[in-house]
This record gives sequence, structure tokens and C-alpha cells, in this order.
Amino acid sequence: MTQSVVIDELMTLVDPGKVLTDPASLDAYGKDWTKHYPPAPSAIVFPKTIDQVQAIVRWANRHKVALVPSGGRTGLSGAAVAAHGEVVVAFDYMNQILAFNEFDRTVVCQPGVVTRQLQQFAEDQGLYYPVDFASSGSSQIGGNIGTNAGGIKVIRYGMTRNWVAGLKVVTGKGELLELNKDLIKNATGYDLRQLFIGAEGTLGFVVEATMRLDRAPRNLTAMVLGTPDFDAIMPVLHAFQGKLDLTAFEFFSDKGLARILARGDVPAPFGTDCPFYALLEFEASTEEVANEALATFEHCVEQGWVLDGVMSQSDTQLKNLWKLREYLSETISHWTPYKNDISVTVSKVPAFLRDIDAIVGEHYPDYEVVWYGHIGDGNLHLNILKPDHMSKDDFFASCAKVNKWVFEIVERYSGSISAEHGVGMTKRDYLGYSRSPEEIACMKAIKAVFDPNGIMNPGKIFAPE
Ligand code: S2G
Ligand code: ZN
Repeated sequence: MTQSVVIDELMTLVDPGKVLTDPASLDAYGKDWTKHYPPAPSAIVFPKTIDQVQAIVRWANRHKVALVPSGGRTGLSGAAVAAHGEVVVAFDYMNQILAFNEFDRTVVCQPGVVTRQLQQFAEDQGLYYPVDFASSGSSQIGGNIGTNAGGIKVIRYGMTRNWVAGLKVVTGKGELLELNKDLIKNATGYDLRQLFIGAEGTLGFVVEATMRLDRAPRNLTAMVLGTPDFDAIMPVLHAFQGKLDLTAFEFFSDKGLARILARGDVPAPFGTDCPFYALLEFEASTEEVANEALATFEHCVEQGWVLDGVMSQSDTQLKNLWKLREYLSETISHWTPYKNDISVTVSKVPAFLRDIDAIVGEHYPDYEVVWYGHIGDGNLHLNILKPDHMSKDDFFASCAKVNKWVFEIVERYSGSISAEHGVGMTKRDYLGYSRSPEEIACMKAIKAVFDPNGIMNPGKIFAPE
């Protein structure tokens, strides 16, 4: 724990009342959506300016105090958890949209801007911020950049990384770097901006981000298609990708759908019960495109890849179909799921799914396994639901035993042990399944450049030595 005299000095660096040490605040701001680690920060500090962030970092270097960045606290890998007396730096008071340029189609955001706020701002300008996921109503742009957030539109628009035109960061040394200056073309050496995107706050703090916007999509239309098995999903993807410019291609299992329908607030897509479901989306910009989608649906039915399906005819129906997928994370969170967020190249998905499903079936015979994810990106979310009779610790320990088999398969397919949720603390012990010793050494050397005293989010991404 950081002594009170050091915390007293911290209080002089920010506005009055912007350092909290009460138990409720320490608990609320010292965690993210993971339930693995009890939060135990020393204090929560709320800077309002870049100068204050620089002063906090210099203070932390003087006193060797570890800092943990905190945004919307929706992370799923423990990257924003302060479990060892760190000071949490929360950006809730740096939450303004500072500027918009209609010619560059860029928006300058402070890190505390909520993702949904940026999406709405873009819509108000007749444009579109295309990175979207279940937690966008509470996640913050700074955190989205820290984890290079992906979500449901990656198949068309890519990850957060694709939409960062420029960054201002305060490094672990307290320096302010202005990276890329919002340029589209800039071939002047290493693109340092890219290092901070996905660094999970281990190199420094994002203190301002210039985000790019895209044209607004036209007449987004979704289809939900029931398939007889895992194997049918990829031919369906291939068939539709050959005919349409998809904006999303997701999947979920019958167990996932059952949990959603049990809520009672989302209508079933159609009457046929199917083992798996694909949800795809495209712009029905013309009648021809919509007819092409229907023709492709018929083709998939003829091939036996699809048992039944529905296409949205209205914005309400579009939203209801998306609820079947987007409500999954929050719905199953009530069963304290053990989560894996794994990915392989799309061509390897069928074989990879078969191997993973076999291992899971062998080692989790009594647990309910809920599959869903962004299968069009090769990204699968494997969620094991905690049986009511088991304690959380016993359940997580039981699931962790299977990790080595799951990650050995990931390694065999040259996949990622963390497709979009980041490494944080939950995956740091498994980093070697996806990154070589040489790569890890390079990453640690880069961290030493920007954070020589190791105050920036220590223990995240890399296991403590
Ligand atoms: C998703 C959200 C977090 C989870 O729904 O695609 O990334 O529950 C997830 O895995
Ligand atoms: Zn996801």
C-alpha cells in the first residue's frame, strides 16, 4: 500500500476531490469485468488535463508507485485490475469530444469518451464510427485503444487500430508524444502510434485520440440462419462472401440461443430448433443486393448447410436479430463463465473447431459450454458456465486445467490465445503459446524504453519475473 504522505502529495497534483481512497471507490475503480482478482488499489486519481497526467506519472516515478489505467472497466483479461496497491488513473473527467473535421472525417476525443458517445456523435454528423461490441455503452475510447478492441464489425471495418488517425500519449517516463499527427500518409520511420494501440497501458497513457469516421452504411440488413452443425457454418460464410460485401458474420450455439430466449425479452428468429446459428449483415443498398442475399440463402438450403432462416425487414427486426448475439455476454455473465477468446485464420476454423470441441467435450463433460463469436474473423468465444453447486475458485481452477490442451491446439494452428480481449493477467501465463521467446524479449525491451521504472500497469501482458 502507498503511504498516506505520498498520497497527500498526489492530491496536490489534481483538482480538489479528485483523489479517492474510500473502500467503495477502491472496489469500484480497481477492477474490470473479470471476476478473478479482488481489487486492492491504494487510491483512485481523476486527472482532468494532460499536464495533470504528466505530473502523476512523474510523481509515480519519484515514489516508484505502480499506475493502472482505468476507462470503462469493461475489460475481460484483468488489464485494468489493481490488485496490489497500485494507484488507478481513471479518465472519467477527460471525457470530451474536442474537435471534429468534416473534411478529414476525424474526431478528436479525450480518452474518457464513451464508445457509444462517439458512435452517436458520428451519426449526428451523418457519418459512422464502425467499431462496435456488447460493452460499447460503457467502454471508453482510451480503453478501446489500449486493448485494440474488435467486436462485431471487424470483418468489414477491422479493429480499433484501423480507426486511430493520431494519438497523444504520456509515456511511463512522463513525456508527451504526439504520434502520427492524424496524417493518412506518413513514412517517416517507426509508427510509434501502433505500439500504444493494444499495449494495455503498459507503455503509457492515451491522453487524446483522433479517430477516423466512415460513411454511414445504407439500409443495413441482417439474416439469422440455422445450421445443422459447426461444419456447415464456414461454407455459408464462403457462399455469402462470394456474393455480398458483409459487414458482419457472427455465430452462436443452440445453448447460447436458449439462454437468450429464456430472458423472455427477445423473440425467437424462427420456429426451427438448430444446433448452430449464423448472424450475417450487409448493406441492402439496392433491391438486387437483397435478392442476391435471398438467392444465396436458397442455395445454402439446397446444399443442406442451412435448415431455416430469416432476413430483417425493418430496423426493429434488425435490432431484434442482433439482440440474439449482442445480449449473450451479459446474459451468461450470471453463470460466472470461464472465458476463452481464441482465433485462427478463417481457412483453419473448421478443423480448429473440431479439435477444440473434442477437447472441451472430453474435459468438460458436466459443464455447459456456450459457443459464440466473430467466426467471420476466425474469432471464437468459448464460455464454460459455472455449475450452481461449484464455488467460483474451484470452478476456475477446474477450467484452468484444460487451458494447456486448448492452447496447445491454438499453438498447433498458429492461432492467438487472445483474439480481442487482450492478455492482461488472465492470459499472461499462456503468452508463449502465441508469441515466441524472441518476440516476448523484444516486447519487454520496448516496454523498458517507454517505462524504464516499470510503473506502467506492471504484471499485465508479462508474467512477473
Ligand atoms: C462478444 C464480449 C465479451 C464476452 O460478445 O463478442 O467479445 O463475453 C465478446 O466474451
Ligand atoms: Zn467478441
